[in-house]
Amino acid sequence: MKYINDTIAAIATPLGTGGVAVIRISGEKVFDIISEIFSLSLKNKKLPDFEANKIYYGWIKYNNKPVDQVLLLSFKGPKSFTGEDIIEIHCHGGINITKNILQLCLKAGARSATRGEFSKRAFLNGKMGLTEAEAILDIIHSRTDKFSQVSAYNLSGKLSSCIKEIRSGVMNILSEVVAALDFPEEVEEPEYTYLEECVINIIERINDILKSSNNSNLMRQGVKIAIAGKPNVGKSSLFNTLLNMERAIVTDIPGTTRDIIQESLDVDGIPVTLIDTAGIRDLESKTQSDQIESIGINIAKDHIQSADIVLFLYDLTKGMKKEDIAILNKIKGKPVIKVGSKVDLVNNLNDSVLPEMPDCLISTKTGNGIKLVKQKIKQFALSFNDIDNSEYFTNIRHQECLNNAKESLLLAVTSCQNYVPQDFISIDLKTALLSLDEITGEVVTEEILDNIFSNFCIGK
Ligand SMILES: Nc1nc2c(ncn2[C@@H]2O[C@H](COP(=O)(O)OP(=O)(O)OP(=O)(O)O)[C@@H](O)[C@H]2O)c(=O)[nH]1
Ligand SMILES: [Mg+2]
Repeated sequence: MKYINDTIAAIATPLGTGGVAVIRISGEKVFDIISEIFSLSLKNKKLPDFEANKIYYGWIKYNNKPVDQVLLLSFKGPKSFTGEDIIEIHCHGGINITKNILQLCLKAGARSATRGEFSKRAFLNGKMGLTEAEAILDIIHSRTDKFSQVSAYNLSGKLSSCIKEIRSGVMNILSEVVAALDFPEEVEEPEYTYLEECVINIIERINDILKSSNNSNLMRQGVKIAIAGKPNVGKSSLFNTLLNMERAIVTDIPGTTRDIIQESLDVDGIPVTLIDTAGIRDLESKTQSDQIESIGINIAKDHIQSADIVLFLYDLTKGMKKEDIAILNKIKGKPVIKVGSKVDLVNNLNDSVLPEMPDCLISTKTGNGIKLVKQKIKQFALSFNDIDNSEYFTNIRHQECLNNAKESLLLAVTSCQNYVPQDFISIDLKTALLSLDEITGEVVTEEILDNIFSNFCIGK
């Protein structure tokens, strides 16, 4: 199936200075367009015969003047990424030169591709399923090794083949029901208990996939963790230690951090946005410096409130004071990891750990307890689930479709239990099939496609 018959072009690499940049053209007129702007030789207009899967070395020219020396990769549909004819121009990686070559392609008859249009064409031409297209997006945006790995499994078709198995399970039951409805003389109606058992088996398979939904969402979206506490308790020191770099300023002057500082961190496969905040205290005087700090404290409070997890720090050399308790009271109800800091300076812990033992005792000077902080983050983030046991990785769209399919199947189960006429059961089974087909893209609306592909970059 051809979706649209115009030819699209876009820069497929990030716009910047680099070794190589790639301009991709796809569609019916690819070879006409490239013939206008490319030649094997600088001196004459010599063209290659553009065979499939070949690389050509030559020149992009404009008005017979050289623009850049390039490599052309030639693919012929349907054996290409989009299923259409494709040329990739590999030029030198300069912003200006890349833009100029794209402009020449457009002048020669191509249209600027929209976001994800190459991938959308690949889907519409049957080159890949929707879950695979979504996996590409996940690979591109993955912030951790673990997530890249599971997205690559989805790209290889792990999720879609599991959905297809479930689908054929539903199809088999439906065929038995429909056969008896259509040919009541020849085919016996399946037993209700047998139908119920088959449908329950399928629901269990769906539950297996849905089991890892929370973890999937977590891996995709990550968690926001704010480090909170009084001034000088060692928040920025912990921030730097967790990131393994000197990112935030550390001094022994209380009130060093003013603005929030934010960085990404991979905690055992969980993408974390870690935020260092200004130390919280009541400021009495009204100097200009205090006014700035006070703005910082308000920003800190906002970020602490919106964080998924708070790393609350207090200084063990001082013990937990009423100011610390006041901060803790403000974050009651949030997931809080309580951390006692500067344990290297404490000889006798007795009073320091009152009124209750913190979750971790740390020293950023010796590195003590840092591993435990990471373990606690993982534990809190996974809500005590084990991410490594998640077999399938799904996004919200998949989860919605699976839940819809499950709902229809549950209706079928109830109908079986109540001996409802089997043509009603067949309707529930058909509805479940439609929901499953939506996941892989067998049944899909233009709106869903736009939603998915608009998240891609231009050129992908
Ligand atoms: N001995 C020791 N000193 C520490 C430790 N962590 C932090 N410090 C010292 O404590 C002081 C304050 O550290 P910071 O990390 O700037 O504290 P902060 O909580 O970010 O302070 P504000 O930004 O002012 O809120 C610095 O002198 C650090 O070197 C630790 O584990 N052991
Ligand atoms: Mg600080």
